[in-house]
Amino acid sequence: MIIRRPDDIPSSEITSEAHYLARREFIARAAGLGAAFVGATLLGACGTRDGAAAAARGGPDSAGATPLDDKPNSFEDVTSYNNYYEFGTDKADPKANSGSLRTRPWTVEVAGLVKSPGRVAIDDFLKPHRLEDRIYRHRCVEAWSMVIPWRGIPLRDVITRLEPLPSAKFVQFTTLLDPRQMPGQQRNVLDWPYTDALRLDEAMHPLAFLATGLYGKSLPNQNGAPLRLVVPWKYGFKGVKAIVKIAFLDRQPATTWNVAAPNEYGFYANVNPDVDHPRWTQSRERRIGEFRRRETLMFNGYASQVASLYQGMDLRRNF
Ligand SMILES: Nc1nc2c(c(=O)[nH]1)N[C@H]1C(S)=C(S)[C@@H](COP(=O)(O)O)O[C@H]1N2
Ligand SMILES: [Mo]
Repeated sequence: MIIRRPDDIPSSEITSEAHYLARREFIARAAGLGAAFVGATLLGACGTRDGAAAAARGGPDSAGATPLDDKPNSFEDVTSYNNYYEFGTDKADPKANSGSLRTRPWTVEVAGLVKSPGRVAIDDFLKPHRLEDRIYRHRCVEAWSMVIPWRGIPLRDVITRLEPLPSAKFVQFTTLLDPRQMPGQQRNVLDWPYTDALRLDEAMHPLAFLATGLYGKSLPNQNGAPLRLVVPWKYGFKGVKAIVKIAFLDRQPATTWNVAAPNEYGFYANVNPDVDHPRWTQSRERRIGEFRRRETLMFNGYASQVASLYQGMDLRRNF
């Protein structure tokens, strides 16, 4: 086995999900991805707002872990460099292809071990809640990161209102299945619809969030409108976009990326610099808009707040 320094890894190889695809579909696409990656990192100066940076330090993610220079990425960065395979596998595809997704009317199904299962219009689903702004670090398993100012509702407030039964131990989120609106679903690149899940106690953590907007505006389609999950201490693939179903379960469900490549994407998906991806190190990351690499922080810098959820667990086995 050849051990390489992170700087030696070509950007095409950092695009993990794309490599998985390349293996499965036998298409050579590394050149294009490399170009997209370099292009995005060259976007340059971030749209720093002093107020936003201060909010980041004083906000719920402020337990000493936020470096002082952790400022939000620009709106342009956040909305033009995306992973959303329903609209294509290149970082620019979601912005280019998601414009025609209809996000109203939109129905959210609440299912499983919960007091009142049923289907509800999204605006009624959101109505009981006041929107909050949260600035969170985002760490993709592909070893890039951003800082994103979200708007939305704490997931635990939603769960508390829905009243899961005592037997509920997991919460599963499912993306819309509609190959006509989501052309990426016409290809077998993943088992559609996209799903992921959390243990109920993870979902009840105050940092877990359901986003309906970013930068104070409603969520752009490429970022997961009208409703998407945000779990800042986990790799980005946990952040299910365009949610149509929230199900409460008594057993751990299968999750899309774990099914696709179980040795690469675990159920827990906790950011852990000590557990390498089989094909590259996870110890460092490139913040979009920067050239130098940063050290990746345990639980993406939220360890002081979330580590207790995993006490006594072997974090190498449960990766
Ligand atoms: N439905 C769906 N949700 C998804 C994905 C996807 O392909 N489909 N990609 C995930 C991955 S790998 C990441 S890193 C984040 C990216 O979110 P962003 O584009 O808003 O930064 O979305 C996650 N949610
Ligand atoms: Mo990701």
